[in-house]
Amino acid sequence: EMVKALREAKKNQSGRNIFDSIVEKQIKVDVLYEDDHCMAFKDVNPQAPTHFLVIPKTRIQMLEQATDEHESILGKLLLTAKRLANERLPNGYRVVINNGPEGCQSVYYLHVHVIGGRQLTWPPG
Ligand code: DGP
Repeated sequence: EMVKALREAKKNQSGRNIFDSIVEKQIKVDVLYEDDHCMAFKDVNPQAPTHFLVIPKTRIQMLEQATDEHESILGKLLLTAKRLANERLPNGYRVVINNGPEGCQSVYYLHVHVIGGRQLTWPPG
């Protein structure tokens, strides 16, 4: 059972998932921004008045899997997050990347959370 569970977890981390379908427009989301390299859309389960995600158009499973070849896309993700946040959240915001089980990552397709619109607290849970 343990081996089966681990195999299942690995499969979930490496296979296609919901964000591939979002990039391919097979699932509808509220798109805030899109270009050749990345896409930003509202989180379906918002943790604050404003909560959106920025993802690359080609899948990287998680930050942990990023390498030097992803340097440019990682830069674009953060700059896009900043630009969209700057337009919507003049009083500040938080940018988060959850990585792996203890980082609370649930979708294994790299994404940057942008959260704001209320006073956030620190440390996060
Ligand atoms: P994380 O825990 O960092 O892996 O967060 C994944 C986020 O993705 C979570 O906040 C909910 C969001 N999410 C999952 N599925 C969908 C979906 O189908 N549409 C949208 N808009 N967001 C989704």
